[in-house]
Amino acid sequence: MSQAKKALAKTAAKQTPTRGGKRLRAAAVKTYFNYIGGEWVASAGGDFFENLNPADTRDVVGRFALSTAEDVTRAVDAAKNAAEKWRLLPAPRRAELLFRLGEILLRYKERFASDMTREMGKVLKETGGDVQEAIDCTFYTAGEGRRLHGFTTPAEMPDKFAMCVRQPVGLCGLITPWNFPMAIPSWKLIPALVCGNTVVIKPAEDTPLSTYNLVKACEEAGIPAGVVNMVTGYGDPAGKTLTGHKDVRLISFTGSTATGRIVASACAERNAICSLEMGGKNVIMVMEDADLDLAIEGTVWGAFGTSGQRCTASSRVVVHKKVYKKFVAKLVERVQTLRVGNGADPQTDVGPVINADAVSKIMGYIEVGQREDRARLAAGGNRLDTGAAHANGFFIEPTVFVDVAPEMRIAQEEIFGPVTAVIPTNSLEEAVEIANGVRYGLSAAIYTQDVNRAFRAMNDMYTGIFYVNSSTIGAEVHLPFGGTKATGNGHREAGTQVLDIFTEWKSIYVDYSGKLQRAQIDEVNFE
Ligand code: UN1
Repeated sequence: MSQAKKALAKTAAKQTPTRGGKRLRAAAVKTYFNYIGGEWVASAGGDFFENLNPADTRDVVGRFALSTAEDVTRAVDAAKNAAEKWRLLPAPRRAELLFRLGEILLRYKERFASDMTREMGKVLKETGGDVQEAIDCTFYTAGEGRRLHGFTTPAEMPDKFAMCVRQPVGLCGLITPWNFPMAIPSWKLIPALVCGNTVVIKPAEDTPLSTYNLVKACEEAGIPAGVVNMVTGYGDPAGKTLTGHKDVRLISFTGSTATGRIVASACAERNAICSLEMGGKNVIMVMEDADLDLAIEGTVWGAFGTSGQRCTASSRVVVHKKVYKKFVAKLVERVQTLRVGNGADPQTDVGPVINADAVSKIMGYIEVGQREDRARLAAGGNRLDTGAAHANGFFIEPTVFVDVAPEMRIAQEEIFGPVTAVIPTNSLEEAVEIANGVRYGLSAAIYTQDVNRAFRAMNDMYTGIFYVNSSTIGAEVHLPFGGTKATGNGHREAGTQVLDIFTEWKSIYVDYSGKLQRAQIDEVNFE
């Protein structure tokens, strides 16, 4: 949890929390424990932290175990104890449990979505999508239980057989973010399990309830004790202990580029496998022949969905000068109709941002954008913190900067909030150059009716994901997800490609000639 959210939590704890004007008794706040070796247990120190609703911080979503290094070590031990039995359970049997998990998630979808809106802020339609993504991932990836394909290949010597099989990597530590608090944990958890690994998961401190719901569902599905373990708490000490633990073979991390670098260094120290999914500065290119209304809808959805807090968010829009004026006018008009408020209210388009730190960071970028005279603030720009709907939450107006120069900070750095930068361009070639001219390479999109332009951009954009006539967000679970450059470290989640994270290849040679055959040395002739 951020320092600011912690401070707020303390204040909230001192005052009796209220919701809807009614006083809540402290007893009404539910307490949640760690899940270690199939038991729900308090942290070693017996401490808790509070999970607050970002739309109304007077609402305490729950008290969660504040894990220490000792808790993490216990969880790792539990995962270690379960590892051998789980590895040896045939993959189709492991998958049966996961299919059962998918059914349970489906059954509780509505409740899980509403819990998620309460702890994370995004609107109910989007949290429903988040839970659905976990369901899709579960059913799709569980199918791997009857595939997990390896291959056979000819050997260079006679009477010799060669094949390659996947083996689980072992014990996996999963460190997950708050913006997709059930979908992203599922991207890691489900493939780890179907491949035969046991796990310890450490969810973001801002949104532990959604991971609790996922792990509770694993318990209900009958996944054996010790196979899935959860510790809640902060990066330091919980995430740090997990990352540095000698028995953890792999760390899969999604979060900021700065933290990812720390995780990668810690893994490098002990030769652990490390898969990273980090920042983005994604772009929509709007060509002169684009369907402008469609491009506007895609921009609004991509830039302000999840309040811009997606690593795939459309935080830059590069627009051809021939349609630039019209695009900007329409975009600003549309953005001004967006309603900012509590995500639980069906009238809301844009929910709060996650916490007070996020408010400071995003407002800081808005200031930076305004200070530089190369760009103009065309919509939004303010924090909303007055009136009953906004006074107790972390709300920021959807914000559009126009006439932005590509090298400006607001066009280069990840803001992770409801802010987008519109940049004019003279041609597709220039648009692609601008689009590629950032340190990240996650997602990009082009709006055009011209197939040649679409293919040119598809070919020339150096990103992990590309869309034609669709926004930069909305990846589906059966295609690989990830990015180039500072976005990642070469791995892909989702699709079948995720199996390359959670398994290691074993090349097997069977020599049935009954004699010593030396590869690369002995000659093999026709006679
Ligand atoms: C993220 O941006 O942090 O592609 C994950 C999407 C979602 C996942 C986003 N399916 O927008």
